[in-house]
Amino acid sequence: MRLLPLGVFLLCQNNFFGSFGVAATQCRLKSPGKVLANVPATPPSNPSNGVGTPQSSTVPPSSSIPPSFSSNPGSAAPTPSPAPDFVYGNDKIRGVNLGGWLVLEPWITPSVFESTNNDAIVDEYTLGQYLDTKTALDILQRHWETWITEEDFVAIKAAGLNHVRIPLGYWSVPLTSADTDGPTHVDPYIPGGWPYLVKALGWAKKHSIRVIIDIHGAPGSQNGYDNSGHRTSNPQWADNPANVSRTVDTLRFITKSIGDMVDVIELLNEPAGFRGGGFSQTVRQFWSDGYDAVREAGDAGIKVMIGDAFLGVQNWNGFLAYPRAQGVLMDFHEYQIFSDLELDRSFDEHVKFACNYWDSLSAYESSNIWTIIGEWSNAVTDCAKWLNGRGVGSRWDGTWYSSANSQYHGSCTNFTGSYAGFSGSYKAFLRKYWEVQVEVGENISGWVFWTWKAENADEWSYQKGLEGGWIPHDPTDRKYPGICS
Ligand SMILES: *[C@@H]1O[C@H](CO)[C@@H](O)[C@H](O)[C@H]1NC(C)=O
Ligand SMILES: *[C@@H]1O[C@H](CO)[C@@H](O)[C@H](O)[C@H]1NC(C)=O
Ligand SMILES: CC(=O)N[C@H]1CO[C@H](CO)[C@@H](O)[C@@H]1O
Repeated sequence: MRLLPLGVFLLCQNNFFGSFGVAATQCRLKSPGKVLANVPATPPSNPSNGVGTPQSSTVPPSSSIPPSFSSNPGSAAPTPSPAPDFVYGNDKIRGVNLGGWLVLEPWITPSVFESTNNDAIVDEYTLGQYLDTKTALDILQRHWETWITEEDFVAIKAAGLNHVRIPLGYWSVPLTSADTDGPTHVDPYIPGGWPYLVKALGWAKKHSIRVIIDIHGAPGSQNGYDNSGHRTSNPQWADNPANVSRTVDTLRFITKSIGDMVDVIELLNEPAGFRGGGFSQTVRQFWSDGYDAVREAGDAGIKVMIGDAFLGVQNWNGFLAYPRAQGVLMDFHEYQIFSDLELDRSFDEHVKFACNYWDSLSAYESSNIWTIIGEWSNAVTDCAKWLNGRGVGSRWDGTWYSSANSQYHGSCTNFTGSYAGFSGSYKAFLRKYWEVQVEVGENISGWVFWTWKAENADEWSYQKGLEGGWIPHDPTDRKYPGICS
């Protein structure tokens, strides 16, 4: 998930200290709030990408190609059984992210971080850096074995969902020197997650859940967030062509080795397109090269997902559209909590804001590529412990970086943690907020909630939402039909 969303463009003037000394020069470039509509369009780098070629309606190629489950001798994966028909561009993606599993996030599993007794361990990178390998591997293996199990796939299926999105760090992908001209070491990361992923792909097939594999952490970090594996004010992914080409090699490897077990390969999560220094141009070239790598290495039925890189979907008009490409999806993320401007919204205004961004997403999709909201949540505060990073407080209650001119929005009590403390009116709102975002997602190609589980932040947990009653067991249930009309 993003810790510095579109609102970053506002915030940087209020200080972007701590570990996030980023984007300071971007403040004046983007206006928040209306980013979707206001970001000036960059001309497509490939003029042959025709804008106005609606892939989803008039062009059959992507949806007419059946999903492939061809056997792959290089794969250790169990024999798949075909999922029921799902037609991309026609059927709606209804999914959850398996966040905090193969890429650790302090706020999703604070206990994993607390167990290290070291405050300097703030992400998976520092976990590998500051613990000896055996200790780190023990902690990680226990986590990999327990955080997501087959029971989760059973429960996800029972909740009427049809997709999971699985964030994956490059360090978990066992590239060998036969797979890349570049380095294959992953220091200081601890490798070992791959077999757990492969096992989960078997559960997904068994329980007819489709899988979006998402490179969530790239070499050098594509955004500097802890959820990229490495929290840093100086993410270097785009600075070094070797980092980028290693990421392409990683995609090729994934496609070859497990492509027959996954439905969608998302090339990279949330590259920080708002950074200067050619970052956004690097992202654009990488989407193109990554797409080609997946197409060369795998079956044409595999879908490829790109993201808006925080630039607004309109920035990608005509990009990787048919006929240059086929079977491509756009991933848009939305959280309304990472700036004072957003936190100032009332419950009703949050709902309204969600209704309002549909137009631009829908307009983009209808003349470009299938579009989903691949991350969103029920949170309306940033109160979840360590959501902004281990040891970092919340903007909501003014405990974010002390140097920032924090604005107090309210107490965090009973907005996060266990839903035992949630008031009836808060839970009623959570239902409404869930529903409006589902409605908006279903007016395009679908939605993937962030996240399935969190140790101690029930407003972010689909599982707890089902249990606590604000998320229905049938995602087509509506308490608020026509909520945006
Ligand atoms: C928070 O929830 C707990 C548990 O239900 C309750 O006892 C407490 O009064 C609540 N606090 C506030 C400030 O509402
Ligand atoms: C979905 O689209 C329909 C028209 O196609 C529109 O009436 C409705 O308001 C839209 N819903 C949302 C949530 O945007
Ligand atoms: C993992 C990896 O190879 N990272 C490299 C990314 O780019 C930076 C900047 O050039 C290098 O220092 C890293 O080694």
